[in-house]
Amino acid sequence: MKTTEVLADLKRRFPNEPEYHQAVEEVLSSIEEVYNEHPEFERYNLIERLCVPDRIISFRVSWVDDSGKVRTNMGYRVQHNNAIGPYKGGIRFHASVNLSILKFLAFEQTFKNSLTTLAMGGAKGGSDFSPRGKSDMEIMRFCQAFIAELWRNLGADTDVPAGDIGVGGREVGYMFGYFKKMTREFTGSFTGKGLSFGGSLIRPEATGYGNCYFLQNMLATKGLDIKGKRVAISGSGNVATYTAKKIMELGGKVVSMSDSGGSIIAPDGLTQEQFDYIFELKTYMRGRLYEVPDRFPELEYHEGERPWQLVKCDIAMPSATQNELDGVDADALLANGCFAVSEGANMPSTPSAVHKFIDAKILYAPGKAANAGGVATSGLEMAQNSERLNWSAEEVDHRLSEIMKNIHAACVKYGKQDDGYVNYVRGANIAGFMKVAEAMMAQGIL
Ligand code: NDP
Ligand code: 2IT
Repeated sequence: MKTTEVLADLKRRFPNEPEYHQAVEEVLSSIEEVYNEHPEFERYNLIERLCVPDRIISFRVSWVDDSGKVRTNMGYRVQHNNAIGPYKGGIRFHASVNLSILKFLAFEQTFKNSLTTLAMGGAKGGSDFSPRGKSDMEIMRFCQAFIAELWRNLGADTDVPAGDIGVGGREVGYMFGYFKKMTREFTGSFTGKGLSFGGSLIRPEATGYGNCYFLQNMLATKGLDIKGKRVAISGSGNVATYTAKKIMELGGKVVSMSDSGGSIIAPDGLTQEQFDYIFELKTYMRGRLYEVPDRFPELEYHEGERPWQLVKCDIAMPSATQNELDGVDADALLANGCFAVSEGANMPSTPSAVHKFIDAKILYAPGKAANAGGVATSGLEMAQNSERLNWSAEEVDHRLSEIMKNIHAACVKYGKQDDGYVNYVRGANIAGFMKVAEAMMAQGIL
């Protein structure tokens, strides 16, 4: 297998899908050497079967807005690979959603889920519907119309969706409700559900907390910890807010947060009062960060800017979206002394930024390792649903931190270089790939 040849072929067959090509290139260039040590992989053409999704379901979603106007959006589910467990992965509602983005996310999810050590295959779905500014009833009608099309392809042992950008507890509740109505069965068919109907404690917190646990493991390899460190975070959604909460609990200083409108900068770290307000504003009031200085004039708001070049930090935790940290941002971070990057979002750093981090030999954890705590806790929610029991917050949190420790250890095992530097990208990709590859080999040509 030659990465350049496989990639050229994928680009020819699936043009205009840059995010998908980007994600595939990153994984293939990491695994090429190991793959080529196994001639049986090539005989089974594992590589093409791993890069091209098992199936893609796409459909039109029609719904009626509050003014009575009939609206249409596109809906998709990319079922990438179910070699090691039922298809599993989030649903994204955002105006930018297209097949390239969902194919990259489903591809990444396959290796991420493998890393969790739990039995979950990889999938992703979503719509170009934007929940921003929509009423609760509009969101509900949209979710119902979306599931009216998709429900036949889902199920607790078939394909289990969850949240992602624009999809949180409210949307999962509406989708699960409609799925239950169509199937007339109450099963663990979605994760991220409300606590009163089968949701798991700590699932909302899990991605952000898990990223902090992964970071703790990385820092420990250098004899460091989070206490007193200046941490730049992007985003202010589910992942970013719980990352900030845990960083502050662990004694770190959160020096930035952002949304798609701009960044809030706190050079000395957010106070608890400031963070609590931002959490309320973004989580419950569905507000915008530009409103923050009205309440706290001492906080700077930078319209239209990302945090990376605005503030000095020791650690960066990009937690908004893909390709939100580019080579110029990476240069600024490195020049300012940043020595660790742990990704909450999926593929937030561009290839140029990733190369700069690795060339500088700083601690750099790719999303598929660092943010795997979210889907891992979804796996724990599925386990609880299957045994019809609810575990305590302490138990789930403990299992989450153990899983993150194990993912870190797997990255070190496969990613440690002769000079002692741990290339977490290589480690995560090889560890994630090997398990899926073995399962695919054992199951024949499918
Ligand atoms: P949310 O919708 O809760 O929050 C997304 C945040 O990112 C918001 O602050 C949003 O700003 C910002 N954002 C979204 N799109 C853009 C954009 N194009 N440019 C700039 N900012 C943007 O989503 P999550 O927190 O759940 O997801 C964040 C990231 O983490 C995604 O990459 C997701 O795939 C990943 N992830 C999520 C997991 C989960 O369990 N939820 C698990 C693992 C990874 P605004 O409010 O202005 O839209
Ligand atoms: O990107 C991700 O891992 C998620 N959005 C969470 C998926 C899940 O099934 O919990």
